[in-house]
Amino acid sequence: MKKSALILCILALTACGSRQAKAPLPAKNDAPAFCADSAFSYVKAQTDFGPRVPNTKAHKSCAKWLAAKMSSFGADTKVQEFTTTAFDGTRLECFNIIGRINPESPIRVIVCSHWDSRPWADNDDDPANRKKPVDGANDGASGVGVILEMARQFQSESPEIGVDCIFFDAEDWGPGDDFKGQHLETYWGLGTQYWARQSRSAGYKARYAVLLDMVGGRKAQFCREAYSSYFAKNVQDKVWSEAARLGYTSLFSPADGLYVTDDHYFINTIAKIPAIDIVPYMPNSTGSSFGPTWHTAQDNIENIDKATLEAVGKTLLSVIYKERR
Ligand code: AHN
Ligand code: ZN
Repeated sequence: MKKSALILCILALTACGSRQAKAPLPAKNDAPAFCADSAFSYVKAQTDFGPRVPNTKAHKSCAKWLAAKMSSFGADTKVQEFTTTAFDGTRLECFNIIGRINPESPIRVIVCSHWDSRPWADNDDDPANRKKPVDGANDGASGVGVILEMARQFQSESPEIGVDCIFFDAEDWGPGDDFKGQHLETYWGLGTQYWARQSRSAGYKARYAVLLDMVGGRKAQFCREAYSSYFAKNVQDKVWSEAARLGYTSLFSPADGLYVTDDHYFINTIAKIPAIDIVPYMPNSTGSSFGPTWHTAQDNIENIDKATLEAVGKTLLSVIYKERR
């Protein structure tokens, strides 16, 4: 710190000390800027590791990178390491990465995303691709990229509340359509289920959680996902109205979406924290209603749209900077 800045800080602290205990804090309505180029570079940095499939080297290296990145932005960063069992009996070595902003604040909001990539591109038109892992530029890396950029921006202007940035592992090791056994919701979101149980027993609390899943596709459209409407209608209203205020109505559609088994389901049901999902629902899209690249070899960096990352990042920063203690 420069000497002049240090003196200013000391003056400010002295002024605070003499203020009445209940004096209102200055409003922090202005969210800092969100740089879409920066968010995009964080998406690319992840795909450059290769598919981040649990039990691979790329996965382990990327986990280290994510934790180091979070930490470099001043977040109090912890890696929750655990082993879990997938639907097919595979033991998965996993890492949830948690970066806490303003760790001392009792009022907290969660922004989260899964960071692992799907082991099989089983929705690909070409059968030759269906056993290959996906790059997961949209499905995984996009939400993480947006959250990393938000974390970078939290340094320039601190939000009034605490923010927990969480990257969940092993969301996407669920069975494909060809799986003959029972299709259970609990086969998805393995990292979140682990985190939610730990958090619940530790008495962890947060005001709400916002999950970002596939927030970088071209011409993406996010509808009001049905579990979010059921468990956390007020949170969904808050986010959707902020998006509308910022002019993003074409992305944040007022239409109702489907029930999506995703990480937010377990945040709601196990951790008992109201959680919404920002996830595409494009019923007329070719390929899948999550968009054309979902679980295909086309889910790569070429198909990431900075404008989508920006709409989501700006909306969320704006929501967070309006939160009061
Ligand atoms: C279902 O397909 C039931 N859930 C999708 C959850 C998911 C997969 N999100 C990203 N990839
Ligand atoms: Zn997926």
